[in-house]
Amino acid sequence: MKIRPYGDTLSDGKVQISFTLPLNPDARGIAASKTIAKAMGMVDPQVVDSESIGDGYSLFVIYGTVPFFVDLDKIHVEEVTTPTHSREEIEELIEAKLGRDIVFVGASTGTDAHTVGIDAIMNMKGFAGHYGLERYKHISAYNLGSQVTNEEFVKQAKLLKADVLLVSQTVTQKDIHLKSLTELVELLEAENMRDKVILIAGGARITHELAKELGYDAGFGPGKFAEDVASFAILELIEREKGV
Ligand code: B12
Repeated sequence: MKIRPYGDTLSDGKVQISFTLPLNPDARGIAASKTIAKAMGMVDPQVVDSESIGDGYSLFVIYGTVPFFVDLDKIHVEEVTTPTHSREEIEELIEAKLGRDIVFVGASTGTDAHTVGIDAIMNMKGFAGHYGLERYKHISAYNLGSQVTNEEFVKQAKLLKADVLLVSQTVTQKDIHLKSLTELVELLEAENMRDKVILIAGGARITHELAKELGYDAGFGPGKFAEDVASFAILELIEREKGV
């Protein structure tokens, strides 16, 4: 099946984009923004708004048409395929199959100061009606907070004897998340810990596909909650311990 964006009528190809330029919103600025939109492949771009955001800087909003369709049959997405169990089911699985408390250690690492995502997964009260890991029987959840260096994170993981590591990355400017996430994998490998833990990344721009590429076991983005993460981690632990 082939699709493309629409605005007025289905499949008309209409899109709206916005960007800022170091120009005033005058005739030259408008012409420059149209040229950029055309170079991006937009057909018949119209500048529908241009606003000054400071002396010599403007925001341009452009409405136009994209001339191509996307073939959905050619799009393949790697997703976490383990089922999501309820908190009670996860607690029973731990009791029946693992027979010990499982330690989750989480943090927002590197320079990242965003805590709401990792708190949503770990804190007792949870997020959007989904309790966090601190609420789960047989899970010891340690949330180390934000701006935790990778070195400190690994040190604490070792001290707390972590089974599962949860890493949150929100800021992706200049690919800083890639650097931080990769550095953590390298540190864990250097400490001989990588294959002894389940390593999970999360954040608004994190996909399972990206996490796997970077050497993580799984990645979770928006719309995912503690039970998704706990289900993946506990089922993976059960699988690994079977093979021991
Ligand atoms: C609140 C906020 C802040 C607060 C953070 C306070 C705090 N204690 O967390 C403050 C003011 C500190 C802040 C600062 C900055 N911010 Co800010 N911030 C936001 C904001 C408004 C909301 C983020 C949020 O809380 N979302 C809610 C949570 C629940 O969603 P979530 O993180 O996606 O989490 C879910 C999933 O992703 C997943 N998840 C998340 N982490 C993990 C981890 C694991 C292991 C798992 C399994 C799942 C998981 O589960 C959660 C629940 O479903 C967003 C804009 C927006 N509306 O999203 C910008 C935003 C994230 N910030 C942004 C920026 C640029 C910054 C600054 C760099 C701004 C600046 N120039 O100073 C600084 C960075 C500071 C730093 N060193 O990190 C950009 C990031 C752009 C990018 N992709 O790089 C955004 C998108 C705003 C924007 N549109 O530009 N910010």
